[in-house]
Amino acid sequence: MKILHTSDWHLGQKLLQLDRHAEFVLALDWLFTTVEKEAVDVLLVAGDIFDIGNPPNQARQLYYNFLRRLLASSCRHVVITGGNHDSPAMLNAPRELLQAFHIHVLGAATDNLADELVVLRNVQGEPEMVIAAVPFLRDRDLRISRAGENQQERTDRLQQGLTDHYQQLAELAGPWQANNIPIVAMGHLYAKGAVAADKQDNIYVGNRENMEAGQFPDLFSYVALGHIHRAQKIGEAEHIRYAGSLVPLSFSETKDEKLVNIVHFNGAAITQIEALAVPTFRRLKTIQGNLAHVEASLERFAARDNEELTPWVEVIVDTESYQPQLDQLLRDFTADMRLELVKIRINRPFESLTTSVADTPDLEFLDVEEVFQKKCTSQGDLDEAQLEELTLTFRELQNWMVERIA
Ligand SMILES: [Mn+2]
Repeated sequence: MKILHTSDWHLGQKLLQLDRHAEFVLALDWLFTTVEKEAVDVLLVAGDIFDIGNPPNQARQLYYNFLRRLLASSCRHVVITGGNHDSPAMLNAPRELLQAFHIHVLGAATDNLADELVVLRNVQGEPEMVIAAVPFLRDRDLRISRAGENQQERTDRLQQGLTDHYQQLAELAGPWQANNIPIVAMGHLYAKGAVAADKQDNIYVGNRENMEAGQFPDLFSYVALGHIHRAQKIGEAEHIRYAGSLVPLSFSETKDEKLVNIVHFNGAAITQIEALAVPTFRRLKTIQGNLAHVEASLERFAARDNEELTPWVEVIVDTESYQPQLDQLLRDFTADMRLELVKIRINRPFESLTTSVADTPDLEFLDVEEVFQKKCTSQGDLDEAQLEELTLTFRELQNWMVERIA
């Protein structure tokens, strides 16, 4: 048996208001071809299928078309879990229909833990793999809130709630062990020790609801994680991994190699894990330095690039003096180059010494969540955990509104 583990597609994402549909089309094409070429039996998608609760129709169409194509491939089972960006209701809406095609969707935790245990069967109806399909777990899934709790007590209880969740699933899955079939867990969470890009733009990564590698029960042959966009192993073991996002979702992710994990099983045992690199369909590039350096780098970059789609470039010009029309100058400079300047920023390190003008963020470059976070932090001192909680609540509220308006 072979599984392919991927996560964090964020279909429908926009970067600086630019539409990324063309990239997602190419990435899912590549994924489909890979599933076929590698004769993958089971596809696992560990959360953040869509970027927002109410994704554009084009993104939904892409998702359903991809699933439809899979029906005619070697892939016999698909398990999709909801991430923190997904609207559980939106993801779950076609659940019963998709189930008929062996596509299992778990948008959010339910009152019945056994719902998360998906038994995959071969054509003879015999079980061949069991998936503990754990979606992103929200506060209310993990704990009953208690009055008068301090931050540390809350954090401890959330972490305990997570560990218990996996422990209880392992107990439910226990009897399947006798069949010598793989028991695989999924999760959309922050695992202790995981490293994100410098700033996982637009995706708020918390550090409270986390688990250590050793806290995943040994019963699981493999743990397929999502949430962190940089592919990596967690802890000493080989079998607990993030697949990372399918395409770089921000300029801060461009140094990470994007990949999917293919896991080979012989009975319940893993015989091989292959990390397959996803091609770069559109390069995102940040160029920073003084004007001369930036211009030289732009020329070099434009000459060497060979990706399918025109690269998107962010330029940060370090300068000590005011340079009028720098924007236009750079646009003229790159007019004939095979790249698109999508953001030009001027970095004047000494500015704060000479002027008292406050650093006003440009709304054009912020998404709704960033504006909300800036508003929160401007109102008083918040620690990271508080800001994260407010952000999650804000996102839930947005999803709640979207589901009622749509
Ligand atoms: Mn994500």
